[in-house]
Amino acid sequence: MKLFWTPASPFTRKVSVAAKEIGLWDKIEIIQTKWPLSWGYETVQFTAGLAENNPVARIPTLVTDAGHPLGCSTLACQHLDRLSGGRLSGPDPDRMWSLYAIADGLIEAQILMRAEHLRPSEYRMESFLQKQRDRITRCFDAIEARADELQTKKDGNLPNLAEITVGIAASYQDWREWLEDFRPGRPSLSNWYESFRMRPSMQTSEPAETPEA
Ligand SMILES: N[C@@H](CCC(=O)N[C@@H](CS)C(=O)NCC(=O)O)C(=O)O
Repeated sequence: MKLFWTPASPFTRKVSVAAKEIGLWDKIEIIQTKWPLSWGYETVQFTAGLAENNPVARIPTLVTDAGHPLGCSTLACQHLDRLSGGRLSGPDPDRMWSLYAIADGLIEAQILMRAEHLRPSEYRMESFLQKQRDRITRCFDAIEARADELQTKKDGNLPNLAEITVGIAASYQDWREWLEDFRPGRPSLSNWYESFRMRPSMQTSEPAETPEA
């Protein structure tokens, strides 16, 4: 497998954490992508091979051993889940995917905000940013209400893809200074996250800025 990757991308981190959890990280050839900061509002020079494999030209793009490029984190995670014999989706997949979708939509809002912050400030739209903040608030509130589904802590069982995605969303919220602390009013999520973030798969995939060239 080959993965077009950067440590700044929470979508890409889902694939990294899932692969580390099932012991397949070493089987993936990592292709570090470079992104000029103007990626948020214009077509940029893509890392060699990215657009050729995935004309959408986004990361993650996971190229399977059979040569199929999966240009979406959910599809890449489903591929890893199949390789793991379904261990990443767990015993109640519909319930898991329903929580996953909330955390995934939350990450999408975070990345829309990131792109908006990269635009020249005179083009930045406060109402658009607020719309994403409102979505993020609703999603974290919904996750808090379902915190009994966050079972996996710093060691023990394999986490499912919903737990992985919630953990990454929380971590991204901490990383970007223009995102608010998700903890106030959400004690169950906060307690779970303090333990989950200590997993080796999370500790060895901490976000870092993407090279621009
Ligand atoms: N729904 C996609 C979203 C992927 C995505 O938006 N990736 C961002 C990085 S976090 C990207 O490649 N952005 C570049 C662009 O939009 O030009 C997924 O789950 O993989």
